[in-house]
Amino acid sequence: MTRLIQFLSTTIIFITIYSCSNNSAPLPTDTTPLLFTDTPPIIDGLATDACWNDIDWQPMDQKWIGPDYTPEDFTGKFKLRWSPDFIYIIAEIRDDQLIDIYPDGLNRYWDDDCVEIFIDEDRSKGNHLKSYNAFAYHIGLDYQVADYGIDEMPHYYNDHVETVRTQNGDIYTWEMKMKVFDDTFVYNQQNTPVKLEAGKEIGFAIAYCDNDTTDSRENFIGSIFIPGEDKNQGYKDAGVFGSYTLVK
Ligand SMILES: [Ca+2]
Ligand SMILES: [Ca+2]
Ligand SMILES: [Ca+2]
Ligand SMILES: [Ca+2]
Repeated sequence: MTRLIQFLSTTIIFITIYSCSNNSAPLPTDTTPLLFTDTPPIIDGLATDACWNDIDWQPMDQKWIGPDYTPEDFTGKFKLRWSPDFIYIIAEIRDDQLIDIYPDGLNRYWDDDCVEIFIDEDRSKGNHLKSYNAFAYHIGLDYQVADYGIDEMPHYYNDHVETVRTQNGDIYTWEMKMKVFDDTFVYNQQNTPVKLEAGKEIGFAIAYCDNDTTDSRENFIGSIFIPGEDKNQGYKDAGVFGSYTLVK
């Protein structure tokens, strides 16, 4: 009897401690936790910040366009953190040849080497080609940020994403901080970014347009598996983005 009472009291204490330390419900398995930081990184293209050192890399290994490629041609991985004002992104890209053949940053910018960031502020999914339901920011080698607007014309959104890239041989580290705008965004007007909070679900994906020697993109490699034959869907369909939930 004494043993039974001891067992029951130990169990009750364990359950009490466990439930106190897990006061937020576990995340569903179909969303990826995106961790808060109260020590935001310095955007200098160096992954030396504390907030980058205690989380794991996520792969950019899903071929969306082009033939098979070698690790020397392209290898990519990334990390994410958030604060109330920004999502921070660091991407490590191995690329054998950087190319910028279209000097006009609004002309065929996807055929120059660029990082592409997809963000759907409220994870509403759906078409975003002619709306600001979501954004597909193309960040060029010159750090200009381009995407189509509701007028179906390319525009710059340079104040949405700040980028610094460093080079170590054929490894390029792109460090970025991104403001997050919702679907009330109006081009060429004053817009207020969304204040980010724990528990918020966003749609997010990251990709790299790799061109080396031709006049059009040779590969397009992203972070998300996209089903079907035509995997070039992210520029128009926010439904293919990954689900991330902001956690503290
Ligand atoms: Ca840094
Ligand atoms: Ca390459
Ligand atoms: Ca949306
Ligand atoms: Ca390249």
